[in-house]
Amino acid sequence: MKDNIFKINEKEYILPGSRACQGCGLSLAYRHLLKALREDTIITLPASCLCVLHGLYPITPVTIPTLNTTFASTAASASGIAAGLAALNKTDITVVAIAGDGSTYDMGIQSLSGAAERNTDFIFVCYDNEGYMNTGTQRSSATPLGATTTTTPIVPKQDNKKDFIKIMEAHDLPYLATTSPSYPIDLYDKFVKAKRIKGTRYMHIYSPCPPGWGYPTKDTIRIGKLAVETGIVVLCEIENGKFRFTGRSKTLSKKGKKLPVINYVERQGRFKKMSIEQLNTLQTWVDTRWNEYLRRAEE
Ligand SMILES: Cc1ncc(C[n+]2csc(CCOP(=O)(O)OP(=O)(O)O)c2C)c(N)n1
Ligand code: SF4
Repeated sequence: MKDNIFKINEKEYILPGSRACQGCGLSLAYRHLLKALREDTIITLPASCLCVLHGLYPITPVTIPTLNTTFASTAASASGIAAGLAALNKTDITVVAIAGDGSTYDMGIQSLSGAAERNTDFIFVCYDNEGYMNTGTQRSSATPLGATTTTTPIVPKQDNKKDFIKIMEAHDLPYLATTSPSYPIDLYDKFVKAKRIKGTRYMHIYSPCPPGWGYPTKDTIRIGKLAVETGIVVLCEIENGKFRFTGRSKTLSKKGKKLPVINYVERQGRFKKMSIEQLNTLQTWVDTRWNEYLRRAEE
C-alpha cells in the first residue's frame, strides 16, 4: 500500500451540512470510508451519532442508499439485505452495517456473532468512540478503565475495555482491520481492500470524540495519533488468521518506542479522576497486548 493522497477518490458522498459536532472523528472516518466503498454500496445503521449525521428523513447529506434499523438487529438487517441482493443476483453491491461501540460491543453483539458465524457477505464497521455518545456519554463495554462517564459519575470506570478484536477473530473471519481517522490513507486502503474480499469483514475504527472525551475540537487528529503512539490503539490487519501490524504501528513495532499512556491520558478531561493505580493498570494492559501482537507478528 503506497502512502499517496492522490489515489483517494475525489468524489464526496457526504454533502455539506451534517449535524455531527465540530471535530468529530467519526465524520472524518465516514467521509473517507465512503470514498473507498463508492456508489455500489448499501448502508444499514442503528440509532447513533452516525444516524444523527444522516439527518431526519427525507433530508440527508449522505448520497449512499441507507436503511435505519434498531441496535440489536444491525447485522441481521445487513444479512437480510445481502440475502435479498443474492436472490436478485446482484452480487456486485457491497452491504455495509455500521454502528457505534454501544451497538456493537453491547447491544448488537448477538446478531453480529450470528452473521459472522454464517460468514454472511457484508462489511461490519464499528466506530469506537468508547461510549454511548449520542445520548450524552454513557459507559459502554468499550469505555476504557479510568474514564468518567455520566453513568460512572462518582468514580471512573473500574474495568478494562473489552477486547473486541479477539472476539471477532474467534469467528475465523477472512478479514479484520483496525484503523483511525488520524491516518486517512490507512483507513482508505483498508476499506478498498475489504470491499474486494467476500464473506464477513470486520472493520474497527477508533473514533475520537471531543465532547465525550473532553478535549478541544482542534485536537482530534492529535489524540488519534497519540493513541497509536502509546499503543492504546494498534493499527493492524488479521487476514485468514495471520496478524500484521500496519502503518505507524508497524514502524513502532520494528524500530520505534511507544510513548507512556500518560501522554494520551493527560490531554483528556474524561480521565481527570483516574488514580495512579488505574494508570499503571492501563499501562500494563496496553503493554501486555502489545507484546502479544509483537509475538504474533514474528510467527
Ligand atoms: C432501544 C433503544 N434504546 C435507547 C435508544 C436511545 N439511543 C439512541 S443513540 C444511543 C446511543 C448509541 O451508542 P453507540 O452505539 O455507542 O453510538 P454513538 O451514540 O456513540 O454514536 C441511545 C442509547 C434508542 N434509540 N433505542
Ligand atoms: S458526540 Fe462525539 S461521536 Fe457524536 S457527533 Fe459529536 S463528536 Fe461525533
